[in-house]
Amino acid sequence: MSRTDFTYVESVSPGSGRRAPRAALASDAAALSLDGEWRFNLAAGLHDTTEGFEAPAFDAGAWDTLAVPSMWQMHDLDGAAPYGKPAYTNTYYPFPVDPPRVPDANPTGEYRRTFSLPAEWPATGRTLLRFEGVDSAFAVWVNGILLGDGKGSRLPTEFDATEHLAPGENTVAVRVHQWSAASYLEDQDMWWLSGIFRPVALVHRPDDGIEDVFAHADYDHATGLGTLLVETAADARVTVPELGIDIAAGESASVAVEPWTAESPRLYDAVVATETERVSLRIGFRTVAIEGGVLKVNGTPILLRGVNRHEWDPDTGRTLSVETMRRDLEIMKRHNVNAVRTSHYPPDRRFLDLCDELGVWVIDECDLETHGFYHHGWRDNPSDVPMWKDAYLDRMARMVERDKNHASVIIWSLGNESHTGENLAAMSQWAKQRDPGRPIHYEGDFDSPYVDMYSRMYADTAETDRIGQKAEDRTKDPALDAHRRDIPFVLCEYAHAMGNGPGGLSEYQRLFEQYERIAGGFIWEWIDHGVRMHTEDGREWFAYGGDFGEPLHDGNFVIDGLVFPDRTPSPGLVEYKKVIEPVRITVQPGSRAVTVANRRDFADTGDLAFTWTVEDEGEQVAQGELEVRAVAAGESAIVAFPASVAALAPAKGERWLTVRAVLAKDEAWAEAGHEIAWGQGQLAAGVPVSAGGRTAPVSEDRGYRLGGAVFDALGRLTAIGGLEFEGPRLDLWRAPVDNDLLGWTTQLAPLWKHRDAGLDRLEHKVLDIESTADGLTVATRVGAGGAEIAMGAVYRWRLDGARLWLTVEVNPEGEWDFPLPRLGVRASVPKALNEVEWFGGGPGEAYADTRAAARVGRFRSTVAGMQTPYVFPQENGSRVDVRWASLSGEGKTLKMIGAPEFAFTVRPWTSEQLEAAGHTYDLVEGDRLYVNLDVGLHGMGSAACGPGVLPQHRLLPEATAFTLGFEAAE
Ligand code: IPT
Repeated sequence: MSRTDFTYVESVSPGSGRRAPRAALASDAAALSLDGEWRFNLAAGLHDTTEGFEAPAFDAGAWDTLAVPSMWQMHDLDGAAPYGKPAYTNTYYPFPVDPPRVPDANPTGEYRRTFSLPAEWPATGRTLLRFEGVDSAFAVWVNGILLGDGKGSRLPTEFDATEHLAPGENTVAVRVHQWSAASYLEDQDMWWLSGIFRPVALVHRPDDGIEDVFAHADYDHATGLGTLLVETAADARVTVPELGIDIAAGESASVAVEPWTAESPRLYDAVVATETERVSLRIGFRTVAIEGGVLKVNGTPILLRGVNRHEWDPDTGRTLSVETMRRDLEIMKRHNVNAVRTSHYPPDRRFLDLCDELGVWVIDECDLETHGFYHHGWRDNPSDVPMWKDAYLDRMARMVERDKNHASVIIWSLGNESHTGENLAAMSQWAKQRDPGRPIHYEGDFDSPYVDMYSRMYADTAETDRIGQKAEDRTKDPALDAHRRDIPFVLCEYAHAMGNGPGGLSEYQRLFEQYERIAGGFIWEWIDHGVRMHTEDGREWFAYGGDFGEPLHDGNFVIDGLVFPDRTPSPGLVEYKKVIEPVRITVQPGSRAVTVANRRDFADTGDLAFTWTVEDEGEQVAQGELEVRAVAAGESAIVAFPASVAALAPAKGERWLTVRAVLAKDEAWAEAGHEIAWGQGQLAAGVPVSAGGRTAPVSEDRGYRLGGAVFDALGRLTAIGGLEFEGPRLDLWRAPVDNDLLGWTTQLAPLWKHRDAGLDRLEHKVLDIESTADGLTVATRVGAGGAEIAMGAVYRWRLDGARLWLTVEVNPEGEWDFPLPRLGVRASVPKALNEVEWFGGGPGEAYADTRAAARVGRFRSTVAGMQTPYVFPQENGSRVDVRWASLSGEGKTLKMIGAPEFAFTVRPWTSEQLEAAGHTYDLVEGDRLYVNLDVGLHGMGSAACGPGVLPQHRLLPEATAFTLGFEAAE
């Protein structure tokens, strides 16, 4: 045997020996899955590969076995990690930039398995070997014969194996390289992982069968007619029994249909058949068009409430089960998400079947990103180097051909962050000619010569507003400028969901709803790509960049999703759900009416039931159903308060009416009763608390006593009513969130921690203690070592019966030229006070610009339940608008009362410990709980990638006074 030819590895060619790309089809032709355990050997590089491993006679008995599909670095990471470990970079290539060459250290997986063709496998026709996804380049042999090689990790590849298959046992061998020339085209912001990571199968192609199908299913909203035309090379019949359609391929039929939309994903079962093959299709009739600079489906402008979805599973990487794909869509639909950009590669094809079925709009994005060239002035960027053109076109064709029959796919995207160039223009041109029915998206094309939509990332609200008005900056070329001003706008990425946040979603949504030109946006991103790991004592944690010892990495920038790695919704997703709710319910106490505005694009509200509750001081006093007629899309209905609300006895305290829209019946993605939207109105105000009382403190040997409150010699509270209660002292600090640490312009955390500020190490100097007939007054100056600026903080303590009142007066001294993380007091209490109850905003965490989802109510939790387990620990857990909160345990209760409100946080560690932690396992409970009672919280913004906190959500240092009450009870 001659020495192996490895030239394909560093060749820009997309492959050899492959079949032409075609649609992913559900056919009755024979198929044999080759998923399962394969023999596997990992070579360190080409030099280390096993000569002759593809030969049927080769004995791989001593090799390991590895599951196909899987990614080889995702095995036994808590243990021996036998096949290397994941590595994360965002934009940098992890190897020297020298296209198309890749390093000698090129982990290469050698896979082998045998299979027997079933006895009934047809003797005629062709048999193909189909790979749904192999990362990053591979060569394939059947019974020792080379079939060809392929690249394009997230795209299918088929080889014709017919001539080389034998009755009985056959051997298939695949050599997979971690790095190849194609790696230069696959620089997506994600873990570098390798292997045969999507399914592999043998598929039979009968003679006179259906090689490919392009089903055009348009909908004419003016006539209500759907028109079906199926292109296929074969002499086939097309039937749609439900519609009475029975036509020849190439003929068209127009009949009355229910159109497909993401809100009403109506599919019709169709069959395309020849004598030898039947292909089943699920047809959705819909027409995508850009008219007057507006993106429309079925004649109606649509609003994309989207997310960017990478494929991720914390245990298996980018190998996903169908259950996981369905789970993603269920969680999205339950949170009012209606659109997915498949960032930044076509997903497993089964995901798109589910998108058709469950109803989401899809921007299908090609497997292309060359971001690493950015760092070198885009020199040699493949997008504009002719030798790469075939590879670009090949990728586009393989995506479009595979996915062209999906109703859900309404837009093709050329890829991500690959700058500009002729090869991108060529992809666009090809796709437009092949499929005129879908607009082309690409963000990197700023002047937009070859796209149909103007797309941007992370534009701030001010710029988005200008774009909405078509008043964005001019492009150089007047013709291009005119073109761009006349196309719809989309924010293909905005609101970076890294850690706590993203803040400011409501402000964006208002603009999306205001301007027809804006087709909406896609949050970056859906899921945290954390890798599930365990400590030695069995505690779960999630790894991010650097945790596997990568020399070059981008840390936790890969942890920026709306769901945690295990798919638990984060507070960011709960906020997004509220901000994008498709039905807006406004309770108007003045006019005693409820307005229900249907913000959907197509569907009426007939699928929803409306319920109401009235709560006094958070306790339910009445409830019922609200009769609301079906409100058409874009319309509103005004409904008078139910008579039983009017009939209620006058409120004794604060009274709220909450109206909810819930699913009236089960849907494929949620059960009846699932909440879609809600609105609240206050029917009666609370009884104002009066912070008063005049009691003279008693001076003691080492401090003071005020009723049950004990103060030390420095005027610090140490106990109240027999309960150890330390503090409350001025606190300005929060464990920086990702949006404080990173920043395109100003990074706040370094300012806060600067020698001249030191908010994380404040010292409290007592200036004066005054004991009068009214109470105890402690004047302090709060500042940090090295710093000149300080806060004057005066604590005024009063006793009113059993209740202790504290008024804190805060005065900035010196030049404070940055916003504060928080403003309030911090105290600590014994750990036993583990039960939490409050009346105020909830149930989840909220900050200045992430508080749309907080509703007024009475909530119960535990200290553990109050923590948000961000993969990278940071400030979390605050509840806003709290009227009162209590901590109880072991027969004791501490009640904290706002005058009128405060933000409430309790945690079993300090902010300093939270800041010091790199992973959740670093957080260890002590024997105290730490309570923050804040009068102000700075927003979250999106500065980790994008704009910071909007002016109205910044916490600026200024003279402030706030009052809190404390009561301890047995
Ligand atoms: C943008 C990328 O498109 C996306 O893949 C991701 O990396 C995101 O940033 C940050 O998480 S590109 C950036 C330069 C705006």
